[in-house]
Amino acid sequence: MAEEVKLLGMWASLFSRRIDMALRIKGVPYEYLEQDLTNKSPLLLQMNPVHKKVPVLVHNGKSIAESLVILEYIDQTWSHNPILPQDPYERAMARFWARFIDEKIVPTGIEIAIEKDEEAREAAIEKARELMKYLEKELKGKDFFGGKTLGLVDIAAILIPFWLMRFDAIVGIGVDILAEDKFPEIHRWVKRLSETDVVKECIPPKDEHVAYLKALVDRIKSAR
Ligand SMILES: N[C@@H](CCC(=O)N[C@@H](CS)C(=O)NCC(=O)O)C(=O)O
Repeated sequence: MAEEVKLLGMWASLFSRRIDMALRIKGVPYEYLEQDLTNKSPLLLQMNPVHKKVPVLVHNGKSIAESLVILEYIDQTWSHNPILPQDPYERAMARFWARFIDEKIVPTGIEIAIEKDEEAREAAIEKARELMKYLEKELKGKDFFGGKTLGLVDIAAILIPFWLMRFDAIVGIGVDILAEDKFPEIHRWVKRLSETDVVKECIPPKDEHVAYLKALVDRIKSAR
């Protein structure tokens, strides 16, 4: 029986793009179902009743939510072209850094984007820089976080170049979080990542993406 793989996503959501990337790395054919997050579909609410967010992967009728959980599911279900290391310690470390991105960097990035108080925002920018130092160290001597090829951490970390480093344009007040001279390894990694086919195929076009995120940030700020 043919496998049925569907991805519920939204074009500007980098969490959704993580899943596109993993499915393409594996060469798994899938149907992409674009979601309107301002008017959530009955299908999204049915497939992700707890969080009501994208991405959701539906595999042969069964749904899986939360991008890091989905990435692990994909890696176990289609084991060729692995995105997680085989060694148990390396695997644990990959999970550790992927969670570090979601649990530390993402909330700090949101704080920078929506904080209205200048001092509090400066403090959040400084916090982001401190957090990024850990990743700078992690990349030393490596092509990718995953070694020679893209892995779980690289896929999770697409939020750094295609969100955090775009804050200058998104927040609109000159927020240069990651200067190249301070984070040379990260800049080297961003360049390599941006030249990788699967990334080029999946990342939303810059101008439309920045405009979308800017409008979202403005909406959130004016509602606060
Ligand atoms: N932790 C979730 C985050 C997903 C997420 O925040 N999705 C956003 C789009 S980028 C969403 O669906 N937002 C809709 C909402 O919050 O109502 C994951 O890793 O999948």
